[in-house]
Amino acid sequence: MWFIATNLALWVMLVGQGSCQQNFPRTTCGGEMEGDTGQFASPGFPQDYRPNLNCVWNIKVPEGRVVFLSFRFFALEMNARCMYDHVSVFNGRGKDAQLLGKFCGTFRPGALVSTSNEIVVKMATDDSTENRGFLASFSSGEPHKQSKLSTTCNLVDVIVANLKITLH
Ligand SMILES: [Ca+2]
Repeated sequence: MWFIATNLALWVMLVGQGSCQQNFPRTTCGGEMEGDTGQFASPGFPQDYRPNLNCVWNIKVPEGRVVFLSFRFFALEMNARCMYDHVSVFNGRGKDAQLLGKFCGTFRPGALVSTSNEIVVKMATDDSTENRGFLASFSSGEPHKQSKLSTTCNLVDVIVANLKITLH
């Protein structure tokens, strides 16, 4: 009973944070998620995840948009190199997709942004020591924020180029 009450308290705390217009998050081991917004959690959340998991969530927002992913709650077995339990986020699908981050422990990762309309989240756990897992939400955004960034990069390129000229 104490256990249920604790979980309920945690859940109420999570739902009470910010504008939570979404439905109860999906808590299956991975899956396909498509839409403008959505949320998902580790299997069994807010109860502890299970050992030996290998879950993959494929997230897709409308064509021409980018994915904003944020973790609202994060608690995995801690290890300095995240060797045991970890969550990895990839910039799109496929074997060559860029790794945006690999996370474990209880330090909540910052928001992650893709460069296309797809992002992939993988969770792997080993055979011992579990924790509560994670709750994540995603939304779609305008890719022009990326081009704004590249404008800054171009400006940096110009500055660097000028510096090189000055050096000569
Ligand atoms: Ca573990």
